[in-house]
Amino acid sequence: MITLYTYGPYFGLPDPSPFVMKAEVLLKMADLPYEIDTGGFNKAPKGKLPYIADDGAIIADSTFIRMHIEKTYGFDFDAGLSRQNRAIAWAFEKMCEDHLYWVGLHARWMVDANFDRGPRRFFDSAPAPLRPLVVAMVRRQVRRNLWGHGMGRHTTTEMEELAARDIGAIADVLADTPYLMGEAPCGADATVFPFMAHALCPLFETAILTCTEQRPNLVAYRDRLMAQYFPEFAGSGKAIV
Ligand SMILES: N[C@@H](CCC(=O)N[C@@H](CS)C(=O)NCC(=O)O)C(=O)O
Repeated sequence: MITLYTYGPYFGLPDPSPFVMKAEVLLKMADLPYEIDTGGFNKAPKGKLPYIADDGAIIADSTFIRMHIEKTYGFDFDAGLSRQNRAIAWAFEKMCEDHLYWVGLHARWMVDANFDRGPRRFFDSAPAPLRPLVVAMVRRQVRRNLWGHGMGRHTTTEMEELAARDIGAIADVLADTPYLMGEAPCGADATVFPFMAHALCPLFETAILTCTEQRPNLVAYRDRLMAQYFPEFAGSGKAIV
């Protein structure tokens, strides 16, 4: 049995990490049995979630999890796609992970009101006297990461402009099809869907939310794939409790 290491549900979503949601969707797409373990962060080989344990092998990073499933179980996530569409799907996946992600990270961690409603909760279990120090230290690290990536060097307005282009591109490629590349789910849906679910999370007041809400096909896509892959969360993105 595969073990998937996750953070567990937060913010009305299956996981506060779109990468963890991606790994879970990949396992569901490949129809592989798995169990969830929310206690693995301290042993994460790359210091991040997700990772999986599969028959003694530890695979860290959602993309390597995908490759592991492809190689070990012979599952082709992009079956039926032309070479050209496989390439486009890959590019959209990476646009979400390596571009849009950073704008969302900035909005959640650097904007105080969003931070207080969201990520601050990650530290609820830290000892009270130490909590402010830990929070400040981790936020400082996130700021450094944003700077190192380069996204954090832009103004908020510039970041929002970049995110709007990403969202527009996804909406235009999706058009009126049920999945990113057409009538059937492909590997990139495992990434794009979690990013749209996160973009539409009403807990965070962000320009990403506003421009995603303005594209009804993206809202319908989020709803459709949430019902398909996480039926227990369907509808919960609209009203956080
Ligand atoms: N490239 C990784 C990214 C995973 C990632 O960034 N995970 C974040 C949560 S969204 C994380 O665990 N961060 C913890 C940390 O940096 O300390 C993947 O695809 O799995």
